[in-house]
Amino acid sequence: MSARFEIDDGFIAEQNQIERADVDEDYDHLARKLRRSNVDIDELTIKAQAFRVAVPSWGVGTGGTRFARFAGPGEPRDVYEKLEDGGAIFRLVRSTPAVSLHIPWDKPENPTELREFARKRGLHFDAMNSNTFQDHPGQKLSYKFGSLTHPDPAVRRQAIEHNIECIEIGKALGSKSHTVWIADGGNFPGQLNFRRALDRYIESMRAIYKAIPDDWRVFLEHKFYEPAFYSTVINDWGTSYYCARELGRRAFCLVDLGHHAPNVNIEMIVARLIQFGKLGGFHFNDSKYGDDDLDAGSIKPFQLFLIFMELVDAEMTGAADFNPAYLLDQSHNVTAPVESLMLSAAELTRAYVQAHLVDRAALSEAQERCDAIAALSILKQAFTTDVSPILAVARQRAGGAIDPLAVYRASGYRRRKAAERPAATLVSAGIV
Ligand code: LRH
Ligand code: MN
Repeated sequence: MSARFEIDDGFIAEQNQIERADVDEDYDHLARKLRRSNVDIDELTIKAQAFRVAVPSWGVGTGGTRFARFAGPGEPRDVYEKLEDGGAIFRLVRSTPAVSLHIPWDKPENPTELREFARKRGLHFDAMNSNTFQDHPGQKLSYKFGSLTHPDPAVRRQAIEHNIECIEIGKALGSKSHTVWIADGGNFPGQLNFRRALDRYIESMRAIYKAIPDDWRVFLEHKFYEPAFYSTVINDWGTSYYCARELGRRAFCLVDLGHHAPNVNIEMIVARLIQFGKLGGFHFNDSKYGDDDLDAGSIKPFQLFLIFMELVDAEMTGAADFNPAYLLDQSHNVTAPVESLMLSAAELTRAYVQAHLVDRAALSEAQERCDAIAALSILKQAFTTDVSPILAVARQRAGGAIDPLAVYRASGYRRRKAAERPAATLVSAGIV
């Protein structure tokens, strides 16, 4: 098998030379500005270097909608090629060392070999994801009318077995968590008994929870609609929270930003789940209307900042059971997936660093004296501070690219992959 092309560190360092003088000048300028408010820029850069977000295996290939999917050149055709692209992203931005797999889309024939393939590229495996929202080849019973909450106990059993299989694969890959999102719900009034369906969900999840190793966590992912268009069993954070509490101390709630009705105050949901000690993690993305799975920070960057305000507050105040898993969950229909994932990882790091810029003592004082405009101005001060030099220097100090997009395009990575990966003939619609 011919060698697989990789972007090498030497090329990245060479390209960084082009940008170095400008970024150092900008960094020094920002350093002086921040010093005026007693902020040490290098402390922030160290925080930026430490920020981590996982990449979804299902996000490195071109996504689609129910109408169409327009595959790009050099699409990854299997989990190995998805990891290759994950490796390229990590090499350039240095904040994405973990990849989250989706089963059966990424079911490995040889987990040990896959784990070694990942390790060679600086990667490890984040949360596993089960899939009982599609029927898979060789599957006996259909999930058309549900999975963990299906009226037929045999279908529920099949779905439970699938989740347990995901956990077994995850154990072989070194993963430490499992995410359960189910599409279960109804399209018409009367189709489901709401209370019976939820009871069945909890009963099924108890069986899955038993299979979770002691040092693992299970994440419950809520979603207000789609593919069910009238009722969804795990539709909101309240239902998810109730179920996580019912299951036990290793069950937590996962917040996918696109899984909320327009204008829902997601940062407040985050604050609640932090306060209740049940915030397990995130699927970061952005949306204008529904579960659009657009690039994080591309539509509502201020909301993303406000969410990180709550996360950094929890970090700084030592909130109990606070160890959220960060993952990007996006569908790249019109952009190059690697480019979108790199820039989205950078946007999360930006929001994280800006949230550290907030003068929390002054904010708290303004809140206590009911000075709304002062409080908002303190947030806007941080949100409007351009921390790009910090993000660039953090990447460069970690061996990554000052300008990941420019280096990725200059490397010819996609063109080389197009040569290595003759296009798969079948182009399916939808995100898979
Ligand atoms: C459901 C979801 C879930 C994944 C799927 C790919 O909308 O967000 O997290 O399993 O997308
Ligand atoms: Mn998701």
